[in-house]
Amino acid sequence: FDARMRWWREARFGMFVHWGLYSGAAGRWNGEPIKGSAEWIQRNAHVPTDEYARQMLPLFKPKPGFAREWARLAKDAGAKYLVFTSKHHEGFALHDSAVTRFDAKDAVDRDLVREIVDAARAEGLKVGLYHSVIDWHHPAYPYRDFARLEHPLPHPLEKATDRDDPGYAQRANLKAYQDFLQAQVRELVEQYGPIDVLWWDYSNPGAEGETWRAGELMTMVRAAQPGIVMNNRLYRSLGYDDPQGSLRWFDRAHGDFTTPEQAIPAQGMAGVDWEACMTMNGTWGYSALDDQWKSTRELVRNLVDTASKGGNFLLNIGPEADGSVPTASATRLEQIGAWLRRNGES
Ligand code: JFZ
Repeated sequence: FDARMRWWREARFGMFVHWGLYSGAAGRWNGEPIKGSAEWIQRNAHVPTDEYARQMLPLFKPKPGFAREWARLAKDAGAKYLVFTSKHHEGFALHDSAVTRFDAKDAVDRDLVREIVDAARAEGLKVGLYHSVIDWHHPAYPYRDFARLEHPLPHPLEKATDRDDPGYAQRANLKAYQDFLQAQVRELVEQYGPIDVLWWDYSNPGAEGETWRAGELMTMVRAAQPGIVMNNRLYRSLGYDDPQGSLRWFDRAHGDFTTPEQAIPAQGMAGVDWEACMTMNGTWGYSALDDQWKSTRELVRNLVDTASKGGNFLLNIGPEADGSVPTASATRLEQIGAWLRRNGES
């Protein structure tokens, strides 16, 4: 355990990337601004799954060389690793997946996981995959009625789409979905060389751990990638509004590190490995509408605060649908890198 955590414990700073079909929506649906984090737009705007794919696929046009830009940006910022969304809750896979046609290979005839992993390695960065166990697209996914999964309490937006979909109950099939999830993750850990981090997302009461056959997933991943480190979100997600809350669900059997979100625990987290993930504005996925940028000064403070308390800082960018990084994000990363160099930390 200590051996595989070694690089991670020394790294201190990573770059997170949320990028998928939602990036093309940029925070609007049919012209209307949609409240909430932009990568959740399918849910937040109540868009039926097929309609979402129909509107979003044509907007997703990765430009050549985008991955090299990300990797250079991370490297110059002083980040030691890059974690990106191989698949977010929308279900669109960035790799060439044999178990779905809702993937980059079928959409744009490219293997974007290959491109990103290769680019990160070329810059000497460690590389990690964020993989969502929630999948709003897969026909067998049994929790499309999301009140039962992502939000254990009745959610204010819980109304339409899948509840009104008469075929839903017939298609929902937990076993079929688990098999799909296992097969898709297996592709990712067996076909792309060394993967350094698996960043699972996410579980809640009623659908955690063995709902996803988590033990089997982790064993399979570990067999393919003996040195990989994994977070504990297959079991509980946590630490969102209460960073210390994640500790209640944390032990080594359930993951190597825990992930307070959008917050730095005031006292750190004694005795456990933790990584605070944070956005530069208010959204993970790209939104053209969100200009609530934190200053470079605040971001540097957050990095230093986290590192001084023994954690890692995973700072997010949300590129546009062509892969280009918003200027506001790129500038902040460059300034963080300059600060680290000035202070002899990079
Ligand atoms: C999750 C995702 O839903 C989100 O889109 C983003 O990827 C973030 C890094 O991770 O966010 C969560 C996960 C769990 C809770 C809230 C947000 N939770 O348990 O309340």
